[in-house]
Amino acid sequence: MNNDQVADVLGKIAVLLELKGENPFKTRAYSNAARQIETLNEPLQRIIDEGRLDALRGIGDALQAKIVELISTGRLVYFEELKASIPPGLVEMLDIPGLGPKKVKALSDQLGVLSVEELEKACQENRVSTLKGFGEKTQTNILEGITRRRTYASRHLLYEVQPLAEGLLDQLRQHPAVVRCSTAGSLRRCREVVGDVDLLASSNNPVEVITDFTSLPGLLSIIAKGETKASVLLEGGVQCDLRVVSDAEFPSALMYFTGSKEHNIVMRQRAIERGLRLNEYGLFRSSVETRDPALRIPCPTEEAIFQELGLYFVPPEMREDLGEFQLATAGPLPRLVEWTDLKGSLHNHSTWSDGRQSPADIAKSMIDLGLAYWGVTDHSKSSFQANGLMIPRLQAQIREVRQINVDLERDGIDFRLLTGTEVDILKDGSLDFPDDVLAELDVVIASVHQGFTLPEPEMTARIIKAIGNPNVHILGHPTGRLLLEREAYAVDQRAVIDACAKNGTWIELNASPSRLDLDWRLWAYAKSRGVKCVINCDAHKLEHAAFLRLGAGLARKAGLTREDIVNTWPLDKLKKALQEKRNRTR
Ligand code: DGT
Ligand code: CA
Ligand code: CA
Ligand code: ZN
Repeated sequence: MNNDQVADVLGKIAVLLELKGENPFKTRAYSNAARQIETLNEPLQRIIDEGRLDALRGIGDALQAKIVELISTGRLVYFEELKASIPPGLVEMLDIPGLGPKKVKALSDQLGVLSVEELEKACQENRVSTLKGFGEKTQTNILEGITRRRTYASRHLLYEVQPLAEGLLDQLRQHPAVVRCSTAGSLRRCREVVGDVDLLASSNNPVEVITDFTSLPGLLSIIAKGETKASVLLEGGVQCDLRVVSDAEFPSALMYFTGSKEHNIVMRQRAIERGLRLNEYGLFRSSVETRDPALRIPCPTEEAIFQELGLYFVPPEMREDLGEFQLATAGPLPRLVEWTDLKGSLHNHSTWSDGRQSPADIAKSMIDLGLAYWGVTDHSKSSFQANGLMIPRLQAQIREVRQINVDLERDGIDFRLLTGTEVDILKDGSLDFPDDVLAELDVVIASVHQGFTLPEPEMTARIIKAIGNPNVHILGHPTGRLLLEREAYAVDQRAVIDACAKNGTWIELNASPSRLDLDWRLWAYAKSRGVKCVINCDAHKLEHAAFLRLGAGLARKAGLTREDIVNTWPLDKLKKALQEKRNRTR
């Protein structure tokens, strides 16, 4: 530990002691020691080695021993025990502007408030303003502080921020002083969850661009505003950072602010190996850090920078330092799937279970979108909370869907619904419908909808058993995760992928914004085992067809091509493959 770190720990001890209402002299001894150490101009380590610690003013024996412990072990048992003795919620409350240890102690002593959530409730119920030393104004400030803290700390689903980013980008594109603009950061890399929206623009007049950007209607607040960058708060508490650079800097700045950090590190290293320097200002002929325009290698695009560094272009989605460099040194990267390659979604719901539209209305709508097919795969009977179908209702639904297809054929329309089910995988791995019922259907998806808490070996065995049923075409949302809401259940995903490989079962990339499951990180393995992907909307209403685009984005991130994804196939090829799966011998 260095001096600053030691001072930090001692300062924290002072705060915790005050929070506990300890003797003020003791508290002050720690905060004084912290301040004194902060201003030392030599390392504590040396002072200790030379036996001069007791010469420091006002630091008694007990404190000296603690400093030695921190310097020599990097830890302090006393501090850890102290921390453990205080409810973590109280420490969290200290983060709220205007709340020091004394006030937090008063709140916990007098109102029994032990967490930020309880404090918020107390403010809303007007119980804080009546406390001595608080008042109406303090209560309002605390509430605002809690809200702000939550919005800053929060992360957001990609799908929720994409339209916000698109809207702002449109504004920038139309701005007369903007030459080029783009999203950057995790949004451009198509991460399933993002911290903020990063935007980049090039201009000869950054001040004007920043001024107009921060004057846009609909901003909740302006967090920071400078001459070349601004941070604002958008609807829903999403933070957006805009940076404005010269057009010559745009490609390198775009690369830098797209990241990821890990990818950038490798890129910079490659530059250094070639006697060059890469940073946000450009690629330079230099062996030291520089932003001298005279040394800049002209690179009008990101492609040019990759080329100078001996690499083929890496699409932004794949810049995670997870294998892309190996690909980009070997040859051009394969053409990744585009959402317009997708011809329909195989896993969707209708009014027969928990969807909003009837199969006929769904067909009409998907024809308008130019799709070629759409699976109607409602829930099975065990999903009673989702109005799952009993066998007679399933059979009635099959007749309805087939009639719609007959009508479509008669009218010469090139679109078909597929009959199907999203059948529950029961606890023991058997399926919620018998084989002869499943065999009737065009497409069968098997998913786990209950019993999420099974231990990993049981859960894995259960899913593998379902995969082995020749009537099952697709494993649905393989981990059950709900982003920012519910963790994946415990399952050995590689074993599941291996089982799919063995049985010729496809795996879903469920494109519902909070699922995006199977996770993009696992597709390279699935692909290496020859397992095909299906990008499914899991649509419960018409608008959910838009998830195809999101799903394609994540498939691109996973490095998948059109050939890896079965719902890029035309209907004939798809139907044939669905049939063949049934004919496989076990
Ligand atoms: P997020 O916002 O948490 O979802 O993730 P990012 O990746 O968008 O991170 P952000 O917004 O902090 O920064 C955007 C990009 O800027 C990041 O992907 C890489 C680049 N960047 C930011 N800070 C650093 C840094 O300290 N070193 C390097 N090499 N790159 C950085
Ligand atoms: Ca970001
Ligand atoms: Ca950012
Ligand atoms: Zn489901």
